[in-house]
Amino acid sequence: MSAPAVDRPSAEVGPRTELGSARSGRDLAERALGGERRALARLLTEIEERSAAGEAGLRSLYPMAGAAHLVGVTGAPGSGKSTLVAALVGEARRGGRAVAVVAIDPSSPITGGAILGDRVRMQAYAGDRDVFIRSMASRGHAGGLAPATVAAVAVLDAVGFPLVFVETVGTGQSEVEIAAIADTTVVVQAPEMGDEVQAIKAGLLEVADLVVVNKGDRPGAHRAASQLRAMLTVGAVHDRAANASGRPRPKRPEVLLATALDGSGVAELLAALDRRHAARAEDGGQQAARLARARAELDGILAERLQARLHTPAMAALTSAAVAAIAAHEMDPYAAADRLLDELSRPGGGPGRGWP
Ligand SMILES: Nc1nc2c(ncn2[C@@H]2O[C@H](COP(=O)(O)OP(=O)(O)O)[C@@H](O)[C@H]2O)c(=O)[nH]1
Ligand SMILES: [Mg+2]
Repeated sequence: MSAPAVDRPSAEVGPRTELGSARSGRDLAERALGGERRALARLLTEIEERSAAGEAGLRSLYPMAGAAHLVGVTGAPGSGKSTLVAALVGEARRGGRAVAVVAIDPSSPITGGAILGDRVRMQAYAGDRDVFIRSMASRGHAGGLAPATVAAVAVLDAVGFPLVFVETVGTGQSEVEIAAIADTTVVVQAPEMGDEVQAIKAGLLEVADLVVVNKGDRPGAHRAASQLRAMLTVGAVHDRAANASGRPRPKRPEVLLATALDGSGVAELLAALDRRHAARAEDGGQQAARLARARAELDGILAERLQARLHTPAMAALTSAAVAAIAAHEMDPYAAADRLLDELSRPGGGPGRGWP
């Protein structure tokens, strides 16, 4: 009763609730590890919502993750990413491998009926315990999309999916972020989408490890693949020049042709992914990807924690006063940010004086 408030900072929220969520998060993690699909789905929702249960579940699973090959699949809408991922899932299953998919959907909230077409395509795996398909909204992640994705993949990794595909629509900054955290990034290109290579327009070639010209059954597919290869060879000349000057060599993507609809080229693509993954384990590229993932997770969590601390009742008034002072140009935003950080780092983490 007489415990000082500072010892129980979240007493108002209710320690029972916090503890209960942590317990339920660990319980979900345990059940997910035991192969319970509904528990896995529920845990991923908690993680996506960055709830206390999600945090507890992720923390208990984290030591078991770290082995999966995270493959980012991006490219213009309609290029055939979902069809190709479905074909890759089929190929992986034929080889007896467990595989998971996270489809990042720009439009819908978590529970919305997104990617209907994809769901239908994936229906074939409804009873298969070694396939797990999940859609995730691309907006509304407090710490950012990349950290939310890393967290979801860590859970899938821990519960036994050594191969995880993350499909993103290749149109925005978030896709480049996902590419940065993936072990391997596949950029999908379709031949009929005009002469210019869409991947170049979107700046996606820079993030590609593999470029797949999909819809190989359509006219122009072979030509598109040759054009891409020629272009990337020209790039290679620049690479050598860059290398001579001591700058790090930009990576040059391999170009493959596939027809996701009938599966041609898909086995070759999966083999190329495996080869690339093995090679990167040796050349240090894998460690670079892991560090990028760890950084994204840490940055996201730090941003979330900082925001949470700025919104405690004690700090919220000060934060609002800072916003008002900035808007009135009585204080510049840098000074205000520094001042808020000073307040947070005071012993007890609360404001001492009034504003400013
Ligand atoms: N002809 C042909 N059509 C394809 C192929 N792959 C996908 N498609 C079609 O292209 C359309 C878009 O495919 P989808 O996988 O949803 O593309 P996404 O938006 O990139 O995920 C669908 O109508 C697919 O059936 C292919 O290899 N050949
Ligand atoms: Mg799709």
